[in-house]
Amino acid sequence: VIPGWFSEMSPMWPGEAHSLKVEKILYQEKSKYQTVMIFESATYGKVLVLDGVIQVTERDECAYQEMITHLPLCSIRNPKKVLVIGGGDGGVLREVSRYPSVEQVDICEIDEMVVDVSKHFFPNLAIGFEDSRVNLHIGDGVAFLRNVPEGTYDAVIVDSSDPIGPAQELFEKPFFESVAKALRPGGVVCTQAESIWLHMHIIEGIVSNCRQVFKGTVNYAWTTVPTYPSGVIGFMLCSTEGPPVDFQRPVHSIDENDDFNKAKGPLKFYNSDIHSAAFCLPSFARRVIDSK
Ligand code: AAT
Repeated sequence: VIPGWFSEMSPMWPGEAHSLKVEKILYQEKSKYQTVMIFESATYGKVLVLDGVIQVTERDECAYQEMITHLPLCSIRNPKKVLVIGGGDGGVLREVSRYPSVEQVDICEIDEMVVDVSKHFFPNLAIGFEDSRVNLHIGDGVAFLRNVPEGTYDAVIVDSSDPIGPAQELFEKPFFESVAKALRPGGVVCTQAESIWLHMHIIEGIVSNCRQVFKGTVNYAWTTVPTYPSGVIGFMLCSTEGPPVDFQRPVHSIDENDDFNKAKGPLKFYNSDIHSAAFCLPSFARRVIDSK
């Protein structure tokens, strides 16, 4: 451990630890579920850390929040009802609310402290809560989904932390089954699905569960996020039986459409080319994912 630096250590990435130089620790508390820490970094702006793991930095949050939102929502026509699980910082909400077709956005975040500190320290993320279509529920996403009537949502976005801690069940088969039930026919889900460099065994499990549960399309995509372990993170995209979804060919071109950008300014990361490219996998990953 280097004094004055934050090092991200976890049994989920043994033998390596990405480090950021700390200018100032701004917040440190224990919530009911996890430790919450915020610091000002030398080069990535403010950083939100839960149980020692980086969730968001101001500098590279666009890569993650834009991809986890627009990969699913640009793959279907006119999404109306969207559910976000996790994502208590509000960044995914900010992106969802770019869609003029969206009528209702429900969010279920387990930890109220994440929402509160984001409103205070990350106004550019928490701006997502300032949309009258958003309904905030504080609670466990697993329990929330059990009570959702069948076929409610066009899209579900699972912006969850890693499977050690409160997010563990969000990576298990019963959870995917309740997501599938909550979606309309031809509805889509996008879940945070870890790193091809570090977690092929976890990804293998997610893919094989999803192929059993989702009878439409099942695809893995990935992007670069410099402050996430190994610098990349992936997404599991699935659709339910019904009107077919081709994730690799977006039906909305958000980068060229002013309607999407009016209130919130242009996208920083996502565009239609990167959408399609995100599904191209290195050979070692493709072999494993295709075999499931
Ligand atoms: N957009 C920020 C990126 C995240 S945040 C993940 C959020 O999921 C956290 O706010 C956490 O409190 C919430 N969460 C965890 N478990 C549950 C649950 N069971 N129900 C609802 N919300 C939950 C993800 C960063 C990924 C990091 C990769 N190393």
